[in-house]
Amino acid sequence: MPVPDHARSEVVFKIVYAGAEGAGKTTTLAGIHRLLGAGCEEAVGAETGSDHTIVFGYRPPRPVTVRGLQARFQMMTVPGSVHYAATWQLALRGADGVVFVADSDPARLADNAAALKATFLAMRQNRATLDEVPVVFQFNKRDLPGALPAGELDRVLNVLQPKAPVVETCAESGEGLLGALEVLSRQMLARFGDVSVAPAQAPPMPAREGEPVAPPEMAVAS
Ligand SMILES: Nc1nc2c(ncn2[C@@H]2O[C@H](COP(=O)(O)OP(=O)(O)OP(=O)(O)O)[C@@H](O)[C@H]2O)c(=O)[nH]1
Ligand SMILES: [Mg+2]
Repeated sequence: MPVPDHARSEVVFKIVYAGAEGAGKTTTLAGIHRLLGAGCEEAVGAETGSDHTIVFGYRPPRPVTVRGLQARFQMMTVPGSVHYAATWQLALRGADGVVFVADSDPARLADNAAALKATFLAMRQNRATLDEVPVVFQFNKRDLPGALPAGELDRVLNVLQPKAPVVETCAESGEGLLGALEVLSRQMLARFGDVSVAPAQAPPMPAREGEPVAPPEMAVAS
């Protein structure tokens, strides 16, 4: 369950990016941080050695109110190496949503499957059920020339009933990253009856024809 912080009038949703070593979790969070820009708090991370954990919070540009409290999202990832299994369990504790980042490299299929199994095990150990914690798959590295067909990744990894949503991404370019986050956010928020989103503000008129207007906003839900 998201944690209400009545002193700050906010409710914090925790989103964990899981997946095999090198699947693109850190690149994904760094990309989201870059794409969301000003809405993000400063990213805190350890970028040295094999420890590439990143954590940051953000409030959507169009404020989302849940049961009278403003939603804030806490994003984190952990290193995918099996040596960090205990860290995974800790990170997944209290998660309100999980994005599973899969590597589209055919040579990594078994590693993806093992990481998925480890993710579900850690969730079970935390007594989190898949009914309570939505999962979205990010099929990453779609730009690889020999990328596995998405259908094959789906067949092997998306064993959930009903199937979890899938978004194809290229974390390097940023493609699909906000889409995956939005799908997950909608699923998390759908569990609360009393959610409202501030109306979008009209973008400023371009000074001259053809000039760009404001950058696209991320609408978490509408
Ligand atoms: N071609 C391609 N490479 C990617 C993509 N996303 C990430 N990479 C590369 O894959 C490598 C691993 O990316 P990371 O983001 O560090 O992967 P990770 O899942 O955080 O890895 P661990 O923290 O070690 O588990 C890096 O060299 C990235 O540049 C992508 O979409 N396409
Ligand atoms: Mg990483």
